[in-house]
Amino acid sequence: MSLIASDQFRIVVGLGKSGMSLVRFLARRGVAFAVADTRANPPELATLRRDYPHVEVRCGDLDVEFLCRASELLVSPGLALATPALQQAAARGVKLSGDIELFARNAQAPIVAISGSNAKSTVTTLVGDMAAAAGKRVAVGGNLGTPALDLLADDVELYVLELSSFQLETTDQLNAEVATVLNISEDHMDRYSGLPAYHLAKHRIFRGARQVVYNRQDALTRPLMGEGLPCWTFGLNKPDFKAFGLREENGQKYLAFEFQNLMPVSELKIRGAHNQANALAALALGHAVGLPFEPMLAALRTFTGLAHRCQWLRERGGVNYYDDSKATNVGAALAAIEGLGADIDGKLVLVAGGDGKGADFSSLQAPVAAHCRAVVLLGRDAERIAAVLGDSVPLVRVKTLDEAVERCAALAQPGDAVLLSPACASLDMFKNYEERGRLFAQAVEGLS
Ligand code: UMA
Ligand code: ADP
Repeated sequence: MSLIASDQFRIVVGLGKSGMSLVRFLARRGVAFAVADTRANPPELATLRRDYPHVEVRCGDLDVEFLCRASELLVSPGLALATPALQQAAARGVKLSGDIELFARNAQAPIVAISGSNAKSTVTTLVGDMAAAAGKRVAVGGNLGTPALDLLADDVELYVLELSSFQLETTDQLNAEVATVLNISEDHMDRYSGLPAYHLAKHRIFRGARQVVYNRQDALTRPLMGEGLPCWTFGLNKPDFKAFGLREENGQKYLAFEFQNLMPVSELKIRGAHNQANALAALALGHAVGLPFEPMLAALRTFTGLAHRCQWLRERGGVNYYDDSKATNVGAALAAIEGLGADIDGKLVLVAGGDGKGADFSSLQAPVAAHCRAVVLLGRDAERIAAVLGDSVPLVRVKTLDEAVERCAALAQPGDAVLLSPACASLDMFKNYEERGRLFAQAVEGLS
C-alpha cells in the first residue's frame, strides 16, 4: 500500500469494534488505509490480520509522522481528541473524523439520533422496537453495541442510533431526521474540561437535523441552534401542543400527547418516574418519524427493560435485589435511588463505588440520607463517596462484590431493597459494567 499522502489515504486510529467497522467499510469501498492503535494488542488485531492481512497496522505510541501521511484520521470514540499526537497531526492539516461522520455521509434512510447522559440505550431500544412493531425495516445500533457503519444496508427504512458525546465530537453534520439530547448531567469529567464542554459535544447531534425532540424539564437539552425547526418535547408534567407528558384522570396517570390520553402508566412494565420519561421520549421520537401510536404503545406494553438497568434479580426474606450496574455516573444512580426509594416500603441498602471519572459526588448526599439504610462502598473512589456522605448514613467498606452482597444481606430488613447502583464506571475492578452486574447477580443467587 502506498504511504504517499493523498486525498484517498485514511488512517483508522483505534482497533476496537468501531475501528474494525471502519476497516470493513473502507475495504469494501476500495479506499486505501492503514490502522494505528496505542495498545500493544488491540481487541480486533487478530481479526484484522486474518481478514485483511495486507493492511499496515502500527501498535503502541502514536507516531505523528505516520499519522501525517493520511488526509483524514478516523478516530475511535475511545481516544480523546486532545491526545497530543492527534492534535499535532490536526495542526499539520490532517482532518480528524470518525465512524458516525462516515455513516452520515452514506446513510440513505432517515436517522433517529439519540444522545444524553442517561437513558440512551433504553430509549434507542424502545424506538427500535416501536419501528419494528410498525412494520419498518429498522437498524438499531451505535454506542449501543453494533457500530453504525455495520448497519448500512440498501433495504433499511429507518436507522435508530445511540450516540455518545465521544462519537459526536468527531461528527460534523449528522443530518438526522430527528435528533434528541434526553438529559444532561455530569459524566466523563476525565475527558472534558467541565460541563460546558461536555454539553457542547452532546449538542453537535442537532447539526443538520430536520426535527428535534427535547426534555422540557431539563433546559440543557434544548437545542442551541436550529431556530424554526419542527420541535417536539417530552416531560413528566402535563403536555401542551407538540408535547408528550403525563395527564391524570380519575386518579389514573396516563402517557399523553397534547390533550389525548394514550395509555395508563400502569401498563408499563419498566418502573420508576425516569422510565416514564423514557417512554415519553421514545413516543416523541417515533411520532416525529411518522410511526402510528398503536404499534408504538404495543411495543411499550411488552418492553421489560434492558439488563443491568434497575433489573430485578430475586426476593429473599422479604428483601428484593436489583442490579443497576449500568449506573456509571451520578445522574443515573440518583434516578435509581430516588425512583426505587420512593417505590418501596422499606429502605435501600446501596452498593456504590468504582471509577468515578472525576465526578462530583455531592448530589448523592441528600437522596442517600433520605432513602438508604446503609451504603456499602468498594472500588477506587470509595473514599471520595464516603467523604461526601459523611455520617448521614452507616457506611461499610468492602474489597469484593461477594463481600458486598454478604454485608447487604445482613444489613437489609424485610421490605428493603438491595441496589447495586455504583455512580461509577467499573473499569478499576471489572472488564465492563456487564461483568460487574453479572458477578453481582451471581453473588445474589449464591445467597442461601
Ligand atoms: N483505547 C486505547 N488506545 C486506542 C484505542 C482505544 O487505549 O488506540 C482504549 C481506550 O481506553 C478506550 C477503549 O480502549 O476507552 C475502547 O476503545 P475502542 O476503540 O476499543 O472502543 P470500541 O470497541 O470501538 O467501542 C466504541 C465505544 N466505546 C467507547 O466509546 C469507549 C462503545 O461504547 C460502542 O459500543 C462501540 O464503539 C460501537 O459503536 C461503549 C462505551 O462504554 C459501550 N461508551 C461510553 C459510554 O456509554 O459511556 C461512551
Ligand atoms: P445510557 O445508554 O445513556 O447509559 P441506559 O438506558 O443504559 O442509558 O441507562 C443507564 C442508567 O441510567 C441506568 O442505570 C438507568 O437506571 C439510568 N436511567 C435510565 N433512564 C434514566 C433517566 N431518564 N434519567 C436518569 N437516569 C436514567
